[in-house]
Amino acid sequence: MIFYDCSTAPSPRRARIWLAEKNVPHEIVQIDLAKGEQMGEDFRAVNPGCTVPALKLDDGTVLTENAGINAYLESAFPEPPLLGRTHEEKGLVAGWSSKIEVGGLLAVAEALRNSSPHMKDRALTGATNYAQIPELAERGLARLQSFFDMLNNHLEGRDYVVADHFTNADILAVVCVDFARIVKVKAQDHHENLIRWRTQLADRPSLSV
Ligand SMILES: N[C@@H](CCC(=O)N[C@@H](CS)C(=O)NCC(=O)O)C(=O)O
Repeated sequence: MIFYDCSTAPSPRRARIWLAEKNVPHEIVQIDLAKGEQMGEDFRAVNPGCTVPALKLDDGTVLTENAGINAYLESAFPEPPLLGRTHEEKGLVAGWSSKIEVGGLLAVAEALRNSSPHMKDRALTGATNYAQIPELAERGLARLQSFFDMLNNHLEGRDYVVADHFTNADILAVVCVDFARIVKVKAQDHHENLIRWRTQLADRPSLSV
């Protein structure tokens, strides 16, 4: 299969971690978002939505969203399970993944895409241009602070976001916390649980790919 990646962007990092966790062989094609390669004809032929990640399967099927890539990989390569082992875990992982995506990752995107001069008129991803709204950048930063506080409270007494093993909820939270540095948001000294959880995960090989 062919993985369309961008080594500096957070969304493809999610899929990259999944491929590493499940040890799935694949070719990599880098799409340089800084140069606008996602908008070019070649990549539009792969994903008309102009976003990475995209995963082209051996039968030609193209998966263009992390949610779809995750569902496919969990079904085709069940070990290790990343979407939960039991019925209850599956419900919790889905809920926490959604909460982290909306409350954390989208808050970083809101803050970055509505303020960076490099993203003028690119406030949202995709084929259509949208103007920046500076108030949304401020709101994104405020939402991100609340998200860090919420995650820190949740991680009290826990080694993982859900259950006693690494899941997609940890992947999303790691990608969010690491990428938040781009808008100068970092864990503060009082985020002890968050710092402990991230430190414990530091040696996990999939988080370095
Ligand atoms: N829903 C997609 C979102 C993917 C996404 O937003 N990717 C960003 C990189 S983090 C992108 O392709 N940006 C292209 C652009 O900025 O034009 C997913 O999670 O798979």
